[in-house]
Amino acid sequence: MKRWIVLSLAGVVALGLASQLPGCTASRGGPGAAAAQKVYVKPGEHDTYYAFLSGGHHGNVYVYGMPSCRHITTIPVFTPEPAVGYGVDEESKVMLGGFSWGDAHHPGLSETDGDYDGRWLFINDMPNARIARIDLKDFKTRQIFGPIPNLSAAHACPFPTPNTEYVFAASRFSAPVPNRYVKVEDYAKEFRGIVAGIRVDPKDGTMSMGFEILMPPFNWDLADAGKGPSHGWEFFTCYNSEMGFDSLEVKASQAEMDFVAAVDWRAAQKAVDEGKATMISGVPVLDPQQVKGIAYLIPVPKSPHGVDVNPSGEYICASGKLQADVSVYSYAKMKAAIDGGKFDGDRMGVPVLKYEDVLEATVPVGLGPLHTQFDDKGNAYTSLFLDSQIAKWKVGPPWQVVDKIDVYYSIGHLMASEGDTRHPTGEYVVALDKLSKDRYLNVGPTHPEAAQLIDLRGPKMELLYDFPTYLEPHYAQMIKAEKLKPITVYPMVENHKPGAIRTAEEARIERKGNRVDVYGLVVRTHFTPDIVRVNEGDDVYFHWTNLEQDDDIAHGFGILWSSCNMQVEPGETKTMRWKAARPGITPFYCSNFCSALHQEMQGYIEVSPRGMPVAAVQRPAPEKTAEVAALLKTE
Ligand code: RUQ
Ligand code: CUA
Repeated sequence: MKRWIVLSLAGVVALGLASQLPGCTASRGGPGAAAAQKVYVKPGEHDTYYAFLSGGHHGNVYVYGMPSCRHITTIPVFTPEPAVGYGVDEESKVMLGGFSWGDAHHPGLSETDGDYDGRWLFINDMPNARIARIDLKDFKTRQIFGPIPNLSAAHACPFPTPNTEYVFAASRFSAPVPNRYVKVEDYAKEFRGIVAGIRVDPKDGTMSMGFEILMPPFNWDLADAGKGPSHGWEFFTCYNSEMGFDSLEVKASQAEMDFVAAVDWRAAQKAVDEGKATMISGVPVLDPQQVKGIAYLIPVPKSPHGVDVNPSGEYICASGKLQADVSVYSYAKMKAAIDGGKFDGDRMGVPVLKYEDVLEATVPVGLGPLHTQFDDKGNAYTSLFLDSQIAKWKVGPPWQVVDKIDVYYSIGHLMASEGDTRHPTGEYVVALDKLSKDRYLNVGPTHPEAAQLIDLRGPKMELLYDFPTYLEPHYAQMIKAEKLKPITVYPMVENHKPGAIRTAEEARIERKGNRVDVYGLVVRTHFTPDIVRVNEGDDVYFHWTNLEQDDDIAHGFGILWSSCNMQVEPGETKTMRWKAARPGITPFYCSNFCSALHQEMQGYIEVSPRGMPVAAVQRPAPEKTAEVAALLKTE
């Protein structure tokens, strides 16, 4: 193995020299016409990949087309989006659970047999320990699960298993479990880490609590699922195995080794089924001091960040970020050591494997290795934060670096096309750079984030394109566009919303005490009803159904002098609450441009002084409903 290291080092030096040669630094000036052609998608034509970039502390997901790098849309997830009424209408407001931000790090596409299946996209909200599921049929957030009990921040999350049996979360911070008052100084005794397995319903993607495992109070960092031979395992990195609780930047870098935890999630689920868990905060929790065979620790040098399983599932790659190489572990060796009971003690009941027993190779990639992705030709690509480079290396003897490319600047994650699957396509990798510095027009002290598209198809990596993103993608995933078949309208026959109506005759305003329900229709270019009479102090619930079944015809509903606005898409029914605070006239209008007469699409709320009689049921005049019925017929 030493020989490989020497050989690889020679490779790195040779490449380093090559990049000093004149002509090889041309990429700094930007790619030329040939590269431009490779990203050019003719007007009217579509990209071949969808890329989903996490929005970081913006709390959302950005959707880009690749290879054009065009921003197509932003999916609101953990943060309200007033333009469409996300977090404003009653349903999404409940889903947001009172939070108005999230820190979304790692998108995880659902998988079948270890390949992206295009059904759902999961993403974590790190600080509030939540996971969202976006349905890729309509690109809408449909569930937010959490805050997950006992868990202080979900960073190693969600990283789905090969058949999306589970998505995982592990606590970035440790805390007492259950959380209670203790002295921070009692950290090592009282604090614990948590690994949480969240079950995913195979039919509709609904997440529910599976189990939790008590872990030593380290800072659990990132994860990846085993696949192929390692299917059934989930791997987690950690730092701060020193168990420091202050000045972590110093204290968490003392030990030579931190760990990758290997969790046998099938064994954990079985132990829960056999009643070996204790309920803590309503969750079945397994304690490795009592329940054996569910988790193991593999030593990794120097505060690792990323952990990535290669497409064949044979190797687990972890990068000590203060180290200059990637440690590659063999799943077969790990299994043999576990089966042979070869342990080097334990940490709080979790057996520690011996580094030499599990290590397959170390690959000297360069400084600050963070994350690794893969192609279809047996190569791996590791991002180097400190060197601002990507290193390409061969998975397998002689474990050598074969190419490097500069990125601008300070790369965190990188994402390869279908890069987390059993069948990466090997076409592109996107560098997700932490700093953009001088790459774009100056917009003041907050610079955009920098992403860069790199072509993997040639013998050498080639930088094709720079594109700025808004705050702040950490990780991303890229899926073949042909795998997604999003709908363009919601079929009215599938609309079972309680507030939905289907004909103009059903439009009405009903009053029960102080609550007023408006059952209405939005159809080009009219609100039915467009005059709403209520009393001062009423709680008004507007249920608007967009009866249209035409592509791209959404209507808006915005109320003056309020935070109430939402969008209602074709075939959809949405409900929004508005308080009639004081007597007077309040106009409302369609806020989403829908037709030539969009500007005419408006109405009035007439609020009478408290106590003035208002009819219990109001219906639009018959000639109005006839007008709308005629409109619908011409639909
Ligand atoms: S993390 S680079 Cu969640 Cu790697 Cu940010
Ligand atoms: Cu409806 Cu604009």
